[in-house]
Amino acid sequence: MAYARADRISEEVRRELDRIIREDLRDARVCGTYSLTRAEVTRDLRYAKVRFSVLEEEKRQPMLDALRSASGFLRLKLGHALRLRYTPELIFEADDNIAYGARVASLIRQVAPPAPIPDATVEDAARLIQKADRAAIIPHVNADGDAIGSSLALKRMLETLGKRAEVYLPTPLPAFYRFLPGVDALLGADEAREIARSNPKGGPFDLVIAVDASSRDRLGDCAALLEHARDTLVIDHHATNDGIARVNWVDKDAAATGAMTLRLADELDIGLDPVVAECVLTALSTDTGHFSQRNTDAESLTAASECVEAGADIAELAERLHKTRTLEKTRLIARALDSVETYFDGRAAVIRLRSADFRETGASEDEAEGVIDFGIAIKGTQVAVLAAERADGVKVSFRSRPPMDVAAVARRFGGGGHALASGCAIVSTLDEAVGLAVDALGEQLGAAIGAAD
Ligand SMILES: [Mn+2]
Repeated sequence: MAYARADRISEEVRRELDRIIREDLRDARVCGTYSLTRAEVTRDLRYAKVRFSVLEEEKRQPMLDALRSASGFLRLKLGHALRLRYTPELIFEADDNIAYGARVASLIRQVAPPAPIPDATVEDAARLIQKADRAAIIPHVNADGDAIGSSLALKRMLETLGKRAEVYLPTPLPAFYRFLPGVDALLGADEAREIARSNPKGGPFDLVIAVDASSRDRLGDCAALLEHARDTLVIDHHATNDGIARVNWVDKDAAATGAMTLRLADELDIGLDPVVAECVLTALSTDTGHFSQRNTDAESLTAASECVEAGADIAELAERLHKTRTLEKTRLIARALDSVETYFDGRAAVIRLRSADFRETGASEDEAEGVIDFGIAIKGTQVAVLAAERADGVKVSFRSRPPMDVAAVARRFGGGGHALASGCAIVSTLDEAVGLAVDALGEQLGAAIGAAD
């Protein structure tokens, strides 16, 4: 472990030092065609031996003198960039016999993009954020409280660090979440398209952060922004995450992306203010069913406690998120309850919502959120399905009790999610979609197919 860590830090030291020398070291003795060939950090992280090479022999000694005289400055900058608890002392050495090979290697390195990090950590995420001056944050389409709460919290955190951050929503925010602090500054898919159209690839953002989104599709039209940043980061807790960014921090054991957001705040040394607290608590409350679902763990409760301590009002939030609903939604629920059918001896419950149900009750499509809970609440059910008719097909949601894994079921239709909560879109009529979903569930339940009661 220790060796691997020292190796990783060595490469980071080499890379960061290279950047600092090129960008910040103003010394005429620095030779433009040098390359840092290698850094070796001792296991106790006290010393880093850094080798460089230059093509022209007469520039070697002046370059060495420049680096040695600037070593205090370089060490300070390096410490800031890498956020190491202890920054190694830098010992520079000229590398004379491999100058040519090293230069070729360096040119190759400059052309090749940085390597992807599929199993990134909170440290990787924090480092990327530290380096960015301007970031775009994208929650998933039809943002829920976790996606929007985490995104707004991240925006606030980046601003606290003196950075520019913008949140681009792929689809309009459900009215339900308009109470959150910071919603007035939200941007949408139109602005994202305009940025993509009027900027060359690789800019204007230093960093694009996809939040709570498991695939490129989930970013809707805002996905184009991924090509308009120097670097990309995913922060997500879906086991089905595709790894669409260069740096993918995915923790499938996190109850909510909001819990990861709080870990990030801690890693970045940002104290919680009431805005971050309210946004993160909204994220946690949404994804845990107000701290009562099976994914509610010690971390989400501790995180909630920190949010309350920082000024978030948990009772008020429960009132807004879980205990009140519009009259239109109440009438939509009545239709939903009326439509309940059970399959497989009551182990599966299916709710259908037709276009007419939305039209006649006046409920919006996003008000179907949470209606599925009435299905899984029926005694004896192991899985519930909500099939909601849309203009372009059917949105199908699944909820289950362990050991029933509905992420696997959603994946069969190109969707995804968690073991106990997932979803997909099926292009068909409502009744066909229900038929397909029930067949798939039947296989998963290991029960006789078509045993409708
Ligand atoms: Mn989530």
